[in-house]
Amino acid sequence: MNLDDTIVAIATPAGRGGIGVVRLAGARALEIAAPMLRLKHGLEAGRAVFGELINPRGAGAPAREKPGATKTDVQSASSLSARHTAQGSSFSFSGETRAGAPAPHETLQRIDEVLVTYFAKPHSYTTDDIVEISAHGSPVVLRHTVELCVAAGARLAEPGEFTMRAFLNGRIDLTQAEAVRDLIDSQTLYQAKVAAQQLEGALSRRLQPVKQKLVELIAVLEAGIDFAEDDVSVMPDATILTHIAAVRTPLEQLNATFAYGKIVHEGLTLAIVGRPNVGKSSLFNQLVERERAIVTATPGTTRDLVSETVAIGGIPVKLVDTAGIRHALDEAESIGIRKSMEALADADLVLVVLDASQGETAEDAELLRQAENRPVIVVGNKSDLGSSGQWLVSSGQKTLTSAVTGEGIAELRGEILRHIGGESGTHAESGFLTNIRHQGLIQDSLAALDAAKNAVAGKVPHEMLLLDLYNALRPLDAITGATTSDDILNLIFSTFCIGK
Ligand SMILES: Nc1nc2c(ncn2[C@@H]2O[C@H](COP(=O)(O)OP(=O)(O)OP(=O)(O)O)[C@@H](O)[C@H]2O)c(=O)[nH]1
Ligand SMILES: [Mg+2]
Repeated sequence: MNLDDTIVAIATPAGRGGIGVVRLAGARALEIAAPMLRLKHGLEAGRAVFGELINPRGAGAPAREKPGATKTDVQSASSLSARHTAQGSSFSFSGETRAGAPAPHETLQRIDEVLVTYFAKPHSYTTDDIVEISAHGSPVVLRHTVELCVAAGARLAEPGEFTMRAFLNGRIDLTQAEAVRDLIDSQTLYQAKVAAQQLEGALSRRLQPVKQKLVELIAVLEAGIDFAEDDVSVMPDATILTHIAAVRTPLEQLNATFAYGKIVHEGLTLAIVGRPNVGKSSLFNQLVERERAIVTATPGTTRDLVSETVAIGGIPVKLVDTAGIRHALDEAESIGIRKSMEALADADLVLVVLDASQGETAEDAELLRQAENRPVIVVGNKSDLGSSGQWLVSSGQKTLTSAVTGEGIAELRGEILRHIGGESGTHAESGFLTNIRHQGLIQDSLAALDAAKNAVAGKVPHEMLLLDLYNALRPLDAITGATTSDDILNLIFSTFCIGK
């Protein structure tokens, strides 16, 4: 992938919309955009300018010029004038408004009215010059604009290439690049907020001091080896172990945030199971807040799995309604029940529904046994019909609901949220692990630190110990961006004053 190319893409989603944006980034962005724009004012960094998108001469549209025609107001790229202002450079490629009505072929040249924003290098998303053309959201116009850019020398951007440039040009680190993707993919506002924190650098900020400590330890040990004859005192083993622990502990804590972070990122699946007719589908409908699943008074109504995703406490929860579990009366029901059992096995959280008015039956007890080792919420539904009180005995949980009156539904949501860990999530704003790639790397780093601890215990030469420490550093680099050996050298020389 060439970083010097000027790249172009439609930045807004496919399809028709009020506005569509074409983004052009690279050293030639201004020069490529100039011939297709006729603007009211000159472009100035960070300002949106109104104007027209036109077919440049010789590109596509009929340029039926009569010999001796007056100069057209489409300026060529070569006449693009740049003037330098106190704020920075400002470019102008608007033709001055001409008196009189435009000739017919000139109106034909106009494609759309546009708003053009120029972001001057290096204060742009990718750090290149960027020109964003906001046209009306017509796929035809947008595609044509891209084609004009390509004809003028731009290259079609690869997926994610703008963000990749931002990373390669050092404007954002890897966690931030990943956060851009997460932000775009988020399904709930809470997910978006978490991604925005990471985009702002929360995870990197949390990792940075840890990495710094590790780099310092490496620097001391390297100095001890490199400058052995210069009386750089060798660090005692106990001190080395303290330093390793100071790196290990925060990494361990960060690692522990993944259990919740994974749920925030991916959401979870909740299966609603129970005997026929206890009101599973009715509860499901209450939770999704619409009549999604069929409800009838006949036991065995639901046959297939019905699923729907809702946000609970900002976490996407995929609710799965299942067939009531009993001895099946026909083949379709028996397949449905098998699917119910699979859904129970696959779910992150199981909602076992009992009929509170009937008390717990032998089938309920059997089902509860099956769900025993799973995170489970037991609900006594039909509380409006009166509760026998018996059903609570073996479950130890007391969520009573009525899918008919709506009683207890809010409490049930609260119970689900508690299981998700939603409460703990509210204060986990200082950057937590949501990404499985990051978690894998943190674990690699922890394993290498353990090896380093063993190396110290085994009185292994520091050259060998350093290998473990570098193995611990590398995965952290892979999360945020590289520590070059220059960084380590700088630390050696700056903090140890070995002025040779
Ligand atoms: N009084 C009362 N009736 C309810 C309640 N919840 C559900 N019902 C009724 O119980 C019957 C069965 O409800 P469903 O939601 O279809 O039960 P289900 O568990 O999905 O049944 P299957 O799909 O057959 O397994 C319907 O007539 C509902 O109106 C409740 O809380 N109170
Ligand atoms: Mg049902």
